[in-house]
Amino acid sequence: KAPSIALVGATGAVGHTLIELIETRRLRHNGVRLAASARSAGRQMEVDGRTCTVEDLEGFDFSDVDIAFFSAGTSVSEKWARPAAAQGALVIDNTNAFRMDPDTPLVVPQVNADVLTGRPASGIIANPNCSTIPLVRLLGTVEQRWGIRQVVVSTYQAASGQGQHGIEELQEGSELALHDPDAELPAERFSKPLAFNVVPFIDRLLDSGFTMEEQKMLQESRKILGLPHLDVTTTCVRVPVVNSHSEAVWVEAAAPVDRTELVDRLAALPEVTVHDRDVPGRFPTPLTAGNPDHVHVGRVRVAPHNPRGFWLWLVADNLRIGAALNAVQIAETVLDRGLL
Ligand code: A2P
Ligand code: 11C
Repeated sequence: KAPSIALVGATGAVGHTLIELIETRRLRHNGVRLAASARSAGRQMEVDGRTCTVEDLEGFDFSDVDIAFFSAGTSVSEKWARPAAAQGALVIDNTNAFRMDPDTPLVVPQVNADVLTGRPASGIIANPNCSTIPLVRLLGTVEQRWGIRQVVVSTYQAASGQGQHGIEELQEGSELALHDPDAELPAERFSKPLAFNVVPFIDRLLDSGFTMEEQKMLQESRKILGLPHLDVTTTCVRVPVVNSHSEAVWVEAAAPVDRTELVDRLAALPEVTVHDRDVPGRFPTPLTAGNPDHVHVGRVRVAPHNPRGFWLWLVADNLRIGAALNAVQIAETVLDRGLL
């Protein structure tokens, strides 16, 4: 039977992307209900050609919901995801609230769909962070063929990682700065002004000196790849890009890597496009990558002085690959396998 669906955070950037993907991927469903804060209750939105009224999450009844997508932030999930699961919904959670919970699988379907064998003990399936997903989509094949000693990543993360308000803050700051180079720019979402700037700080600071975003990339990669000792170290940086995260990735493998074989292996992965497979030096950028449902790779280069090490550049749409598309692909996997 087709599931009834609820979208919590329907009015946000990920919520809008979920609606678009439910429509274009023709996700089987028996109705979609929308929830957000009291601010949006009563607002009307189109889903699959039908007008839906946004409901206040406070008091929302999940007992008739089969799948509930949560993308309203960690604190909202912490408060409402377990009650929704207790009412019977399978929660697909887009936040950091349950990713490291042992009773909650953390799933990138192209990598570890096999951990989905039934309803999880928590009733929740966690969607990883938007910078982790494209990275682990590439690392599995490297580990299988050569073994991984260390991964060093610098991210270049877009404003949309902070939702619709993040996009608006970048746009407003850019306009202000263009009109008046001395203007005081907004700095609410990114801790510093983002327009015409780069900010090496995402999420909060931990005692280790790393940020939470950097810790997420380590812990989530280990859990998804099933490699509890994987050595991943990152610097996460916000850049004045509206949408799509990029990453410069250095991998030190356990054995020498042949570039042609590496490129062939990456290009053979599902929904991955390698831009410099045949024409060396080609690379994707957030504005020019192409298919937003692919992980885009370029500048693949083995270090001449250390043939066990290679760099690559990746670009992935953080609202789709890094959030809504991964969540919908989790739902598709659950439905295909009859796991509801
Ligand atoms: P609302 O539009 O009513 O504020 P974004 O990531 O683009 O900022 O979107 C955040 C989403 O999470 C929006 O849909 C927002 O709804 C929703 N949201 C934020 N806080 C709450 C809350 N306390 N309860 C329910 N939904 C919330
Ligand atoms: C960003 N990665 O780019 C964050 C957004 O843990 O799901 C997603 C936060 C998360 O700001």
